[in-house]
Amino acid sequence: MAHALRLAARGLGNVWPNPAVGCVLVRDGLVVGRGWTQPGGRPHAEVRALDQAGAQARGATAYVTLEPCAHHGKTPPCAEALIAAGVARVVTALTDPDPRVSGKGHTMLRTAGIAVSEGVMAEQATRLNAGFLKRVTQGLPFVTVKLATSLDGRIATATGESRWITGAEARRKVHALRLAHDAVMVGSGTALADDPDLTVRDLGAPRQPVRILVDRALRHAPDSRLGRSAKDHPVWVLHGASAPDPARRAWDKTGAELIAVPETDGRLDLAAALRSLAGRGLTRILNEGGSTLAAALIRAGLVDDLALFSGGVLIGAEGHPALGDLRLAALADAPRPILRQTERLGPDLYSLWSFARP
Ligand code: AOF
Ligand code: ZN
Repeated sequence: MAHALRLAARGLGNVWPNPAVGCVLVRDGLVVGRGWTQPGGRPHAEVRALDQAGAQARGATAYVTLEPCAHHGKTPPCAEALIAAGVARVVTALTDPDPRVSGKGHTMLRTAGIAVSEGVMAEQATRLNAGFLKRVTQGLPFVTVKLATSLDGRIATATGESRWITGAEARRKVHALRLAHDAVMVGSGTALADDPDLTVRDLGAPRQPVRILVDRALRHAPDSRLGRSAKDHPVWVLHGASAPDPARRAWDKTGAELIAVPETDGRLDLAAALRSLAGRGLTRILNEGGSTLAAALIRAGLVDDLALFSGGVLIGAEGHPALGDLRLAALADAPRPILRQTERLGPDLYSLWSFARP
């Protein structure tokens, strides 16, 4: 199952709206087939592993990170494919919450006389597919906030200089992080200040993440890097209903997808924004700035993980803080994410924090 989970992880960021699933077929102690969900979400992992195993699948044990599907899509269900191939035993990590499956896959296998064990490495599998699980069960995507800060929590100097607070290794990891997400998101302040392009370079991306601009009043120029590249790779712009019509028409012409989001008290309703993104199939979103949007998402309880890159540099109080106002009345109200992982990246430190309860 650990092997199947590692294979599954290859699909993260490129299989939405589907989950990233891994499958390993073992016969007589030998791996006879390995598969993972392919870019775009199909073919499913089991189909790939069965194709590889051919006749050797007969009598094998299948380790699958998610319950095999039971529904007829463009191809027959994976549960049927496992039965037809003569697999003797199926071990799964999780039940698939998709209402088309949710237990039916396991039942199909058992009815066909296959031994099924469930719940193996369930915790790891839940973590791996937290995005898909959240989309299906809550109608929201899994959100990671990325911050690259100085040791004293600043993201730029007083004059706005931010290149570079972290080194090349950290920046490479940021690109890998983007690739493992379905979409990267920035607010209008960051877009205006940095004119980012947000594509993933150098890592052989099978699919570019969707680039999301959160821009209530459509302040960012359609003639920006995002606007100019919208025909090549998807750009989705979340804006308020009050955004001026000329800006809307100009953005529309770039090829970007405009998504109107309700406003309350002159602010975008971020929960509604994320729901509409999940409704379009996104499961994992990486928020890359800026401080106002990140703080607003945290205040609204919409953030799952915090990926923190700490550069070995001090900027001081005159620099720009990493987070906007959290509006805390007392320290007791302060969010306290849980430390999950630390890693040294050349001269910098990477740490991953989780807002979810352990
Ligand atoms: C599997 N193996 O590798 C994946 C599964 O739109 P479809 O027909 O591709 O079905 C998508 C659903 O299939 C998805 O919501 C989830 O329930 C399941 N994904 N199942 O057996 C896989 N990716
Ligand atoms: Zn399937």
